[in-house]
Amino acid sequence: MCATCGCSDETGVRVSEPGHAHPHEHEHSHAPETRTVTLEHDVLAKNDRQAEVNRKSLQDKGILAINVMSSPGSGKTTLLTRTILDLAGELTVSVVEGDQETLLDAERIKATGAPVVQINTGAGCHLDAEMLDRALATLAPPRDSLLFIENVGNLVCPALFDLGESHRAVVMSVTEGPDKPLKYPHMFAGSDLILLNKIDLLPYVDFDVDDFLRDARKVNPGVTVLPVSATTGENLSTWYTWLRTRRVCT
Ligand SMILES: Nc1nc2c(ncn2[C@@H]2O[C@H](COP(=O)(O)OP(=O)(O)OP(=O)(O)O)[C@@H](O)[C@H]2O)c(=O)[nH]1
Ligand SMILES: [Mg+2]
Repeated sequence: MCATCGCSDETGVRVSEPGHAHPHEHEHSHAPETRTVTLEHDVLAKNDRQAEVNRKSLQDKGILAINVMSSPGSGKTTLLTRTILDLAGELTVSVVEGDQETLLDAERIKATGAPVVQINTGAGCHLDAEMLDRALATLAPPRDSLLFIENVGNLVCPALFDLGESHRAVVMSVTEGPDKPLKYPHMFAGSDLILLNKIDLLPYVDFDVDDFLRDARKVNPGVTVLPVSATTGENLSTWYTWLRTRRVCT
């Protein structure tokens, strides 16, 4: 049992590229749960140290790294594949994919032509800085490029773990209901950007955008919110402008 977020990572973590036949196994050892508080501190402190190493390494190479987080199915991979295709020829993009199992999302990214590494966390519910470090050793994103890190679909655990990213973006779809910022405040408070996805479905769901904006700004007053549709492309130009601006400022 992971002392920090309660996930069970006993099955280990595998880092693999699509078509790579031999995933690398890594086993964790676990201390008794009676030491939960101390362990939580230790786990996060160790993660934060590795995150700082990752951050410095990425910054030294001029790589803009975006940690993309959301509930399962909010549209992270759809958004990333569309972004890669729309910005082809303008930005060099690499992707780290995080899922408990399968290479499915990595295959979708690979189909765009972008380099990708899939991390399978087993029973773990989030990526951590050490996993990213190992993925980057395989992926080796080029200097002055854009790196997307698609975290495991989960609105809770990924918020706790700094990966060394430049920015955090949370994708939230209108089918999830407008109350999510208040119910999952750590995720929304810690993000620089909220992409409100699937706005093409607004006519069919009970989702008040104004309520959502009000509650999002209650937990994160300065947050940027961009309503988009990753499938129709509506308003995606605002997301691309956001990326271009961040890249210039790296
Ligand atoms: N209508 C609509 N459907 C969307 C949109 N974006 C994604 N979807 C659909 O939502 C479903 C899930 O999309 P994914 O991109 O796989 O979501 P994800 O966040 O990557 O999912 P996990 O990796 O499993 O957490 C798919 O059926 C997509 O086609 C959108 O803007 N509008
Ligand atoms: Mg996905």
